[in-house]
Amino acid sequence: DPEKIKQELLAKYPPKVARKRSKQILVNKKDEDGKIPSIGANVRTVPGIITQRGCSYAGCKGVILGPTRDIVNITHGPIGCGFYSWLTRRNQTRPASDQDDNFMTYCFSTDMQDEDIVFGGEKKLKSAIQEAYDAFKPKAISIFSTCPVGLIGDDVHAVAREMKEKLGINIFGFSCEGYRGVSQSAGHHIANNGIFTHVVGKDDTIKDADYKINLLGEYNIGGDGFEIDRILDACGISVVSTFSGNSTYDQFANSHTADLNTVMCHRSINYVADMMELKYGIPWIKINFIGAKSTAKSLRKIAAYFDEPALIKKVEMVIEREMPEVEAVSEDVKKRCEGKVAMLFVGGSRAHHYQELFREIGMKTVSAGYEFAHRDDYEGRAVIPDIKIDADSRNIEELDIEKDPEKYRPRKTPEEMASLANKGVPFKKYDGMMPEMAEGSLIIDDVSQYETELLLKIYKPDIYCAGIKEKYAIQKSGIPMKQLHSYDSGGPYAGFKGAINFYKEIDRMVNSNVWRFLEAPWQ
Ligand code: ICS
Repeated sequence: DPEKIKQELLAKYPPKVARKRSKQILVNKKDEDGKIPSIGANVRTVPGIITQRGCSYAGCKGVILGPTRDIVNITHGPIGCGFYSWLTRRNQTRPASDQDDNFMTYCFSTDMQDEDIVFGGEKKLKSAIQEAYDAFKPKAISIFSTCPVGLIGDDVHAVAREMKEKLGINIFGFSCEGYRGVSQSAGHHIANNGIFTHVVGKDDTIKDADYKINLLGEYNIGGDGFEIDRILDACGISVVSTFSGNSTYDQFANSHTADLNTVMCHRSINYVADMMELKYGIPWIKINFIGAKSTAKSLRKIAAYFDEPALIKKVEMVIEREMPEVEAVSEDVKKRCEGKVAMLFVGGSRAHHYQELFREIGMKTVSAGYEFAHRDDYEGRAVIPDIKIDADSRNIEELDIEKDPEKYRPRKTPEEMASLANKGVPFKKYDGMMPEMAEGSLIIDDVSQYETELLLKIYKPDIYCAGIKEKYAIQKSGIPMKQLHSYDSGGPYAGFKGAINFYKEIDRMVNSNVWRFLEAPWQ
């Protein structure tokens, strides 16, 4: 009984903590009117609880700007912040040639010391920018603030302006101190606002290509973006920019020339899609390239939007060519995986998207949750107007966006948009995790280490998906653990080839004999 399990999870907490956690732990059950319950999300973690979450700096520097190869990203702070956010996410990139800039293999930091904390770090930052410029002559430099920078009051924006003036390249700073928000989600917002303000719309070159889209919220972890690019390319769809997997500065600057925005991870970027629609007239749809069926469905949505028989035909051809191999592997793997049980506690979108891949090999997700998602990622976009703005979310700047007087260009007439919507092109819409999960499954926001251990004991899942902080504790209890952030050393898992990789990996993990030889703490 999932209600009883919930009570068990709460039993040892002090009453105040239990009350708070009880809003973030829900049994997925529609009420009589068919409405799903509302969940507590995007709120502070109780101090002392071991959370899976990261910080705002991680979300800004690591997640959003980390995958961009030709901006010099300088971490202004102690060396640990820069080091820990350096490629640990396995975001990949592929420069067009050896001559192209690729700074991702470097870790840039001002390496603040005690005396910088006492006397201020602006001088050191200026000289770091100068040094990076002299060594690399990049198109752009960005600066990321860590906690101590905010505490001592270094003005990274003033430094950026001064050095931009002096060096004549684009330089901008982010006030993404770790404590800026309740999780990395705040850092996504700070990063995206900065890119939107300082880079998007700066290059008006119109590319001579058909079916131009942006891919928003795809970060090329384990090469996912390469597989998606392969598929889109085969369909004749051209990607102007990806935010931000395998991306470059110029792609961002030119992204306002695309004719459709497709949103993969809505948690990290949905507001950019909205801002681009308001300012430049680019409509957006939600797509998902995790899962073979979702991939096919997403391609069809894109084709339906452009509404041209040649494209629709080509997309069908690609799906027909790719699916037989996917189906052969999933049928085979299903024989060994059907009925097995998965649990997913990951980030702000993968705990949802990856359920699809498990479904394709007959596995059930009994419990899942995000680390830092907001209510719309759980309940669907329609709840956004009902989300209470608290002091922490008010802290994150909302940009005031207007139509660009020169660059605004509606891609479709209102009539065309209405007719497309009628034909099932779902503009500005996503459903979230809960409507797609089975009744009675347990949804947990910001799960704690303590709760994780109890969940393992109670459900004994066949596989548990989370991150590196949880990995070894889970494996010690005799349960296979798959990292869905970095993919351990695997991937890609997106698209058709990625689905095949994932089926095989899960088959290997859940059917491995090694776990039988481990004694779990409760045995
Ligand atoms: Fe989006 Mo880890 Fe993405 Fe998601 Fe986001 Fe992070 Fe990663 Fe995870 C992410 S942007 S880094 S899909 S690529 S911050 S795996 S919400 S937590 S589920």
